[in-house]
Amino acid sequence: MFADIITPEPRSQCVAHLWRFAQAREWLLEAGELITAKEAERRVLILENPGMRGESRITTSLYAGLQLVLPGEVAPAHRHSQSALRFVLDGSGAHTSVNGERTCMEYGDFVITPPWAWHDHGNDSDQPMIWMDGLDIPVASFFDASFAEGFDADEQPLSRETGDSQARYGANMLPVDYQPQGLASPIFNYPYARSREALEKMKQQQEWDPCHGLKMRYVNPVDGGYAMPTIAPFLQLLPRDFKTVPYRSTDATVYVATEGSGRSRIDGEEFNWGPRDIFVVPSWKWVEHEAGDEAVLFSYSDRVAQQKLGFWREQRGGD
Ligand code: 1HN
Repeated sequence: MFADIITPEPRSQCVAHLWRFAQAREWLLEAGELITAKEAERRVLILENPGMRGESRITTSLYAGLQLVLPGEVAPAHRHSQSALRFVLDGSGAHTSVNGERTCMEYGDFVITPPWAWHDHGNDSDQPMIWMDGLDIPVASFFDASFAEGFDADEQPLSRETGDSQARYGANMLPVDYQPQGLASPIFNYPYARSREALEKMKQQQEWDPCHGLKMRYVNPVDGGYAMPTIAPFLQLLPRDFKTVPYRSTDATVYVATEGSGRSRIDGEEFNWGPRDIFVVPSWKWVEHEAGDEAVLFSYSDRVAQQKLGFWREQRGGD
């Protein structure tokens, strides 16, 4: 029947859900005793949406996982068509190398692996490091456009100084004759310290969006668009006791509580969150957030892809 294939509004298998970081961390550390990062290629616990068992997706279009790299380990170099983001949740000082440049990672850093970029991870620190991986795997599968290959060494050779891309593209300037190399931002680490400082300064203005508090998107400095071609990343601040007005949009969104605590009512169900907890809001379900302590939320969705393709919609205010 027509209404089954062209529904009057979104009908998703994706359901609202919350994953407690502390529990996931325990399981990850246990996995760390069973298999090395190299044996696993990537040692990750997939955050699978309970409405889509066995499909390795957190939303219909996006993948999420938690990756552990132990001190001394290397996750070997490879590349694939899928874009990846990392959002650092635990540990300090492990690194990732992307296209010949290494970056060190700290709590809350948002790191990009563009499509088809060589990448490997390593941990020279003395603590386990855990980050969230966000990838557009279901998008690549939908288009039957997945390619992948391994590198012939564990680590790719480094050809640029650490910090080179930050200086070159992340200082409100661009090289005078710069030609974009692809669709992703040429900056590949957006350090939390800088993003957080921006929110801290802006909050003094006391200008709050009723649905979002203070919400910023991570941009590609070359064109002002989103930092990634298929995944839209955001960072937002909710002041203490702030309660957002109901909001819904067609981009199912993965949230990570970065600081503070609060609760979110999603499609009528309440979820309490604290630092590092991860939760997902499905497409077109009403959401309201309420901060307890001042809270910072990182989030990502497929909004950038939906906007380019003409699908994206939002509704504010619960009416
Ligand atoms: C991948 O390449 C990474 O590079 C993490 O760290 C998770 C999940 C599925 C396929 C490739 C990474 C992944 C992945």
